[in-house]
Amino acid sequence: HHDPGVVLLLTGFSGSGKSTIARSVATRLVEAGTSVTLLDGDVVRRHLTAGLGFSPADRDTNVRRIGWVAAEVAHHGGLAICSPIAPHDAVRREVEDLVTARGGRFLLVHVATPLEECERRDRKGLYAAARRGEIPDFTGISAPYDVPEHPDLRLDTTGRPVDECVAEVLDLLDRPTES
Ligand code: GGZ
Repeated sequence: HHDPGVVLLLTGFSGSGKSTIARSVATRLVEAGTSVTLLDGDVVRRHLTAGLGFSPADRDTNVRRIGWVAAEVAHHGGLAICSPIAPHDAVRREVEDLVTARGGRFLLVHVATPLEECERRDRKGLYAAARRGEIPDFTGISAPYDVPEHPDLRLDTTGRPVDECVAEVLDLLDRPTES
């Protein structure tokens, strides 16, 4: 159980492994009897933030809305796991402030799989399309990503089994709060 509520934000490039880790962590916790609110990319952009694109302003609105819902979940003692790219440091901090102001605990995980590895995976062919200039403002190629300076956990998934990465995140959630 998580008392107070917790917001776990996984940030990183497209294809870094955020969604995979977020979903597996959620599954493991649910199996153990914890209820989890998963705010994952595709579903969020289809519903909560439908209609938004990938301009800097739209990304910030996307991440702020996710953060708002997550803060509400944490305020009521729940655990919210979110996995947007969240490329802008200032907005990640805004979300952190909102969560803590609402009495929740905020944990930032930088899924720090290097761009070269994300591009090598290119599960959806998006990097190839971005390199061809077919997707403007693609994070890491033609749009910026602010590397978090002090995440609670930095996780490079390169060559590592998903379960190992999931275990690190579960450990983080079990750790008592530090400054
Ligand atoms: C980055 C893009 C873009 C651009 C579409 N830049 O691998 P995916 O496909 O499933 O994850 C990416 C997802 C990013 O959406 P987020 O809501 O996480 O981004 S943000 O936090 O910045 O709002 C990718 C796809 O959408 N995608 N165009 N231009 N990723």
